Amino acid sequence: MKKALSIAGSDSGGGAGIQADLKTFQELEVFGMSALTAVTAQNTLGVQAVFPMTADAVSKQIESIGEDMGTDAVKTGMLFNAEIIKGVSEKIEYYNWKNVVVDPVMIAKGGASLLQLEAISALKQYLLPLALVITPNIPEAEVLTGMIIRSDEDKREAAKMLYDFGVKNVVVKGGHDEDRDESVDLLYDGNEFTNFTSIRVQTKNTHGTGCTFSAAVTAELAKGVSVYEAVSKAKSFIQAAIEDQLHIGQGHGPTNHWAYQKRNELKRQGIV
Ligand code: PXL
Repeated sequence: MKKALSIAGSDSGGGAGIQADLKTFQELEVFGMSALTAVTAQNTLGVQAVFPMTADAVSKQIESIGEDMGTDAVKTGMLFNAEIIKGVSEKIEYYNWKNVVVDPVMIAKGGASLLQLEAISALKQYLLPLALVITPNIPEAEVLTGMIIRSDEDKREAAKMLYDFGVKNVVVKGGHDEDRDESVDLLYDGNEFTNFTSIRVQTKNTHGTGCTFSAAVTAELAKGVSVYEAVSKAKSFIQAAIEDQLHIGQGHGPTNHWAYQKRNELKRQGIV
């Protein structure tokens, strides 16, 4: 049984954060573990409150896993502040974990801050050099690079800059490129650029897409596949989860974490 650890915040609404990560790990048949960085009071309408954990509480959770169970891959989501980032980076280094996916979560859909501004330099200094994969959306890539990203050329330049921060593989996600009828995720491995393209789904039910995508990459890396294969499968997983809508809540609803497996089962039965 392969194992994956999510170091992230709790979304009481169940669509993003730790909840999305554990559901995704389960669907991809990887044993999921978690270290909570913060508890958010949240629903599909927005974030009502954020209660961060102490950096020590986060480190202790990681230590509990590192000292006994170990993990085949780890992802970070909402980290909230510089102290937590430093503690998490130290533990990842100490346990010598290599399959590290960093989802540089900054702002929730409604605009609530999930990462303090002054923590961005800590992210670059301590965590990015340990990352096998980073999965920013366009606004996050803009903050990390200081660039404005409009064209495909800008995306490639941003990916190169992020690579130069010490990240081994960069995925700049295209979900926020809303004037395009495709969603193009760009992978850069320091050598080659690859586009993963899917049809854009017109929907407001996209809460937790970033968490779900990076969790799927993490689960696949835990199984030992290449970064290219992990990203490719994660793209299919999130596309299914967005297309097969659940319609939960009055605002930005969660994606459907069952959809990918359901599709595969229908394919096995020869129905689709
Ligand atoms: O999708 C980013 C994200 C990550 N982690 C937590 C969140 C959110 C978005 O709302 O609540 C805990």
